[in-house]
Amino acid sequence: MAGGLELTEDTTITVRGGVHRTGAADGSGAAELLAGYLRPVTGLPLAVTPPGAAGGGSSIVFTTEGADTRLGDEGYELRIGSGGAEVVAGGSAGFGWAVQTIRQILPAEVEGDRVTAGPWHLPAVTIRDVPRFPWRGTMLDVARHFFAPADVERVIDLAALYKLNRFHLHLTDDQGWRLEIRGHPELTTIGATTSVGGGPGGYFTREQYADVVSYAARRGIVVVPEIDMPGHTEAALASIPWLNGDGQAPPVATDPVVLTSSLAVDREDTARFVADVLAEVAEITPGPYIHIGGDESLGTDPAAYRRFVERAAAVVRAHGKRPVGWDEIATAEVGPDTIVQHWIDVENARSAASRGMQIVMSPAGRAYLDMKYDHSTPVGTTWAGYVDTRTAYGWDPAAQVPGLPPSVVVGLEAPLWTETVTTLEHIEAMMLPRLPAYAELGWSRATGRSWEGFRHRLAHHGRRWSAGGRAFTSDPAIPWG
Ligand code: TNX
Repeated sequence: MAGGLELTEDTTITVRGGVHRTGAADGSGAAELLAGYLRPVTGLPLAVTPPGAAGGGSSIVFTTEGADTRLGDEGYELRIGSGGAEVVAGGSAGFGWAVQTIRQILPAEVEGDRVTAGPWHLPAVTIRDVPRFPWRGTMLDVARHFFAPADVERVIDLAALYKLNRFHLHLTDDQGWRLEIRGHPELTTIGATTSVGGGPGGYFTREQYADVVSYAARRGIVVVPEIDMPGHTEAALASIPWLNGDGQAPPVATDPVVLTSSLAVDREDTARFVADVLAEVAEITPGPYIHIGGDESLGTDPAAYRRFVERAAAVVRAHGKRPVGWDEIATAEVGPDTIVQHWIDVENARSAASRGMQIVMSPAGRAYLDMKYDHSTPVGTTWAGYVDTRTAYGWDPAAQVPGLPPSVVVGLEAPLWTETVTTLEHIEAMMLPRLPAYAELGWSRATGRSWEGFRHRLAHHGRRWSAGGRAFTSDPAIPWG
């Protein structure tokens, strides 16, 4: 191939420039991330060196020098020629996304986990890349079925490959409470013992959760933990009898659908419980968001529901975090700094926008990863319709809810609910190939992209997923090569 850069025994990775004016860090995290991706498959030393260190080989340079303000926190420039590669960015997020681009333009074998002969050729390119939306996310429901940290990290790394920057963990629901809370050990000794269908449960210790959070952070991804309240709480109600209005603990739910569970919302000991739990979650969550759920609280009196979510949002705020909730929380005065996640009700989205709240778009009929692609999809549901790759790609987050000022839409998120999803293979088959569709809607302007272009570009990724040992659904609309 003409031009471009060959990775060899002598190639080094160099970090130049200090902490940028934005306060964001230099490229050293990204340099280590890149080396960590490449060393196991190339077998090359790829030393991360300070500028000017000895060595005659070509170099991949990460530098803040020359970064212009329009790159923002997440933008980057990447120039690759036969003499070397240079990444220019204003901070660690931009450097990290450049690493993912480098990963995507290397041969597919880069996704493997053992040494491959190469050649490891980086094509000559000049790229200037800045995302459209600041919130580009996916969600994994670890409550309906539990997934161990290693599986969750595989999913996070997949999200990173497509430059998603938010990973929402749905940690609690009727069928399981999946995060250790020191002040209330029953939540996991009882609430984490099972799952949908009555099989085994599981939960993250605080340490495991912290490790997952830092694994994500190294890839530029903020974990958004969700404690779903006051509905979707049967596992908590089973664990702590006094959270129930009648003081009687039900069993942990194992049916997929529970529509009436509710914390006893107006009681002071319930408020103290919520404050304890949110304090612990805030303590182990470095990211700026805590999601308080708030969806489908059909067993809660509406006025009491509003008082409850207002109070929960205030507790989140008191810990210096921004509250996030499903669109129903817009029926309450949760405060203009709250982020509302639209999934079903356009009136809730409009109401939130009219009171200055920002909105993340997760419309079920477009963005729900638990919807089947078509009748042949082995797992998943259909209540919001089939979502094939074309449907997943064919909408604009800013225009999804007619009448919303586009500026209130901060981005999109694709949730994977796991009532029917029980293995990592299922997760990957539901996410691939749709996840890159959502990633492109989040990153690229609406003008200049098209389904025709997308499906042909996407086709090349099948080999990468296979090389990485990942499952995917071969949607017939994609011309897999
Ligand atoms: C609705 S979406 C729910 C979830 C289910 C999902 C299944 C939302 C906020 N609530 O509890 O898992 O549908 O698709």
